[in-house]
Amino acid sequence: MLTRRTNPFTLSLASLGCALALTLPLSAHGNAQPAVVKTAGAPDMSQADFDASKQIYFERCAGCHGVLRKGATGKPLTPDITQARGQAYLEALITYGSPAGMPNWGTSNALTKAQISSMATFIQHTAPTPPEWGMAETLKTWKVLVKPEDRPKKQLNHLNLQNLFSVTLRDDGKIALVDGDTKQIVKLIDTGYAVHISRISASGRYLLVIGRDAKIDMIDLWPAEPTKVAEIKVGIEARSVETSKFKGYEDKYTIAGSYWPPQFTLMDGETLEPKQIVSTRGMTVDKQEYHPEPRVAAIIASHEWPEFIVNVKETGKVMLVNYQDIKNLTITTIDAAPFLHDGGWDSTHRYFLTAANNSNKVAVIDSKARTLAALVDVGKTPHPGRGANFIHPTYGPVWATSHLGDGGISVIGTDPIKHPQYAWKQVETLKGQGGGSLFIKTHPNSHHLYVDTTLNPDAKLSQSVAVFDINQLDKGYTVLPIAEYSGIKQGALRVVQPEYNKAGDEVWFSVWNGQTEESALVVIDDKTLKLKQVIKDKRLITPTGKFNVYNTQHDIY
Ligand code: DHE
Repeated sequence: MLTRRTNPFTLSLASLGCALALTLPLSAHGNAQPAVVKTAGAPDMSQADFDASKQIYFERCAGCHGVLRKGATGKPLTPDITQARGQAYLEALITYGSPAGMPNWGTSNALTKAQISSMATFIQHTAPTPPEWGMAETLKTWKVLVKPEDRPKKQLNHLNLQNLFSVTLRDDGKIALVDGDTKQIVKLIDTGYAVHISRISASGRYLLVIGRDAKIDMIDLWPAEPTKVAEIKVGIEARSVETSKFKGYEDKYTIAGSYWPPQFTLMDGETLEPKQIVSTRGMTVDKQEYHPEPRVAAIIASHEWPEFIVNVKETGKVMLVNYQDIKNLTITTIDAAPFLHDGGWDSTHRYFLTAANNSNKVAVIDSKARTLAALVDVGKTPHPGRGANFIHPTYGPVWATSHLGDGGISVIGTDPIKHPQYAWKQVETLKGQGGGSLFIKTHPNSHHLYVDTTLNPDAKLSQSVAVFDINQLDKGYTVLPIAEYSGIKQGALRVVQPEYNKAGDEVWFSVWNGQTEESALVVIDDKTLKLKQVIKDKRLITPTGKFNVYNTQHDIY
């Protein structure tokens, strides 16, 4: 139980994003003393260190371990567990990371020794519960910067929009729009904190980005230069945004999923006006126990029905949210498995394959029949991004995912019509470089399959990628030393997320360094597997995800 020294005067912590009350002790002379936070069994810590650690926890840890620290991609960190581990063990784990995907926050210089020590203490205290975020809070943050009637009726710039890349500049609170033809930065746009993903509206006109702080920025690509036209904050922490793609509903609705509070928000597709907020709190799929923090992970727009497919992480359920009648929402809930994370379509765009990473399974959702087609056993902690679709020489159409927890790449048959014997079965496991993989990618015009190993603690692996030839999968992989190609000598230089250009003949990688260090984008010629170009610019600070407009708009991967 979190306790604080009692005293005569109390400050509200609402301004600090925390529901707790802060109490400042008065000394015998009436002077305020630094407040101390106490939890039975945990080392005391000053209020200042507690608040600083709370911020670091939000920025670095909450995504994997949960705001309430009940665990998801990362292990649970409730005081009963952390206190039993003790200060020294926790400090070592935070410093060095683990092969199962815990980043090495100390040896990568992301956190100082003092910060690590405070974090190890902080997680032995009871987790503070952040406030709720309903319609009133959401509406206060909603701004239409350019009204729909004041926007251009056709594209006014000469950009090749289809080959534009939206690049997340994670720690700089911006995205960079990079011209895929000239490799020049077209524009930097201020966004929420640490943008997570970019998604493109069905028409290809609007780019939507969502920050970890749950701020959505809607960018119109048609004006003389791409311009922000609306913004809103849908909670305190979030990762996913998507727009309606069913015929007749193109660009009509936007949805965003929040980590905290656990809920999703449906908005008008032209203005982001919030229409409905739906809580995802409820019972888990396996033990049917109440979960207070079932966060919304990946969301994808159905092409078969006017529906959004919403992954609810901790309950392990997939919600099909029908937006035909937004005032009387119909939601079909499909039992899958915990903890649902990311995923993508099969090549026909009918089946959604999504990682249930705590169960080492991939759930296959049939978006047409609105049922679970299968739960496929795969390797340890699958993490596909949106996965990779290709024609396997033996098994026909397949979808593949790499894993955070082991070096395998699971290949799943996806053709129930012509290859029913392989459909929804793991038909092969390729051997990759190692665990800590985040993303895998190919393209219909390519016969290569790229697999990163961003979070592997071995720098040789985190700084390179494996490339398989789809026609000769038994020959193993070629290693491309992407970080070395960048020419940058200092820093963690994590190589992350392959992304193709529109033609499918180039693959872009981020060389992701610390905020004060040099980073780069490295472009590989997909035919020759040779370095094509290194994009360096002092404005490219901490680049991570890259989203080619055409491929993202048309779900090509
Ligand atoms: Fe991601 C996708 C959540 C850490 C880069 N990430 C996703 C999605 C979710 C998610 C739910 C799917 C969105 C969708 O499709 O609608 N990510 C989380 C986390 O909870 C986690 C593990 C911890 C956190 O604190 O956020 C996490 N992610 C990271 C990173 O550290 C990465 C590597 C760098 C960064 O920018 O933060 C990162 N995540 C990405 C990227 C995608 C993504 C690039 C989109 C991949 C794609 O191809 O669609």
